[in-house]
Amino acid sequence: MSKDPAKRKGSKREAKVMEERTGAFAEALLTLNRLEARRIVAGAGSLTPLEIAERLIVPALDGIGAGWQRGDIALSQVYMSGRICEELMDELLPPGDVRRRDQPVMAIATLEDYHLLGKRLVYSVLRAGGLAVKDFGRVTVNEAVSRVAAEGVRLLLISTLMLPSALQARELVRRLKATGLDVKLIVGGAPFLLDDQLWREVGANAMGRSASEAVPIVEAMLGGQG
Ligand code: B12
Repeated sequence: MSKDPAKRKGSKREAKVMEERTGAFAEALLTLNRLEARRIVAGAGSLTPLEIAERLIVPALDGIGAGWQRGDIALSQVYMSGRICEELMDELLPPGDVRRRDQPVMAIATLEDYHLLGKRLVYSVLRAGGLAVKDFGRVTVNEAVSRVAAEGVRLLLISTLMLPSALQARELVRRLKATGLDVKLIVGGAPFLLDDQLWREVGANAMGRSASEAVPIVEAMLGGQG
């Protein structure tokens, strides 16, 4: 925290504005008010698109998920909130130009999980960072192993939001090793945030806490490889 009282006051004010904005955004999602949701995103123009995704959209969806768990919010509202956020992310984060072409083959997927927004965000950030990434969409362990083998993937990013899906990563690692494929695995998503040792337990090579961490982790892993 800053020692300068003026700066401290400024960042407190900024945090309060962000909190109010997130509350209003969540309300717009829950009432299916697309126009209002879009207006709030447009009003956050001083933030970068990635900051809007991570500081507005992700916390609003987190709050909605907690509300659903308490029984205050219907699953249909969670579903529609996810759909609206998907549309907004498509507008905010277009795929971007791939500049780096000499890298090992890289792919991203959600594993046995229908929560696709985290993958969408990480995919856009990697592409915006100039990295070519194949989007495998939603895969089972079998599909992941076949596609990794068939397409020569050397670095696989996996996103899961459900604990049972996260645990499937262990089976994925076992199967990849058994087939002798030389592929590194980076995992991310809520279960790995809740238990910061889980990525090691499932045998992944690294874990990312947010989409913004994806590029540095990948760059470090690619280091010298291509
Ligand atoms: C939206 C949502 C849905 C939508 C998904 C829509 C879609 N197209 O994605 C729908 C309605 C379909 C849905 C369904 C269900 N959901 Co739901 N859902 C959510 C909610 C509210 C938000 C998730 C989200 O999109 N967040 C925004 C994204 C951008 O955040 P994120 O994925 O976490 O990604 C960030 C980081 O984790 C990181 N990251 C993620 N992946 C990766 C990967 C890498 C490599 C890296 C580096 C980083 C990274 O980067 C992102 C930020 O920059 C969460 C609540 C929550 N707290 O997460 C519940 C939640 C995930 N759902 C839950 C449940 C239980 C379900 C259902 C089983 C409900 C039901 N009874 O049917 C189904 C199951 C679907 C299935 N079989 O997979 C639980 C999971 C509990 C658990 N841990 O096991 C949660 C946590 C709600 C809760 N509090 O109980 N859900």
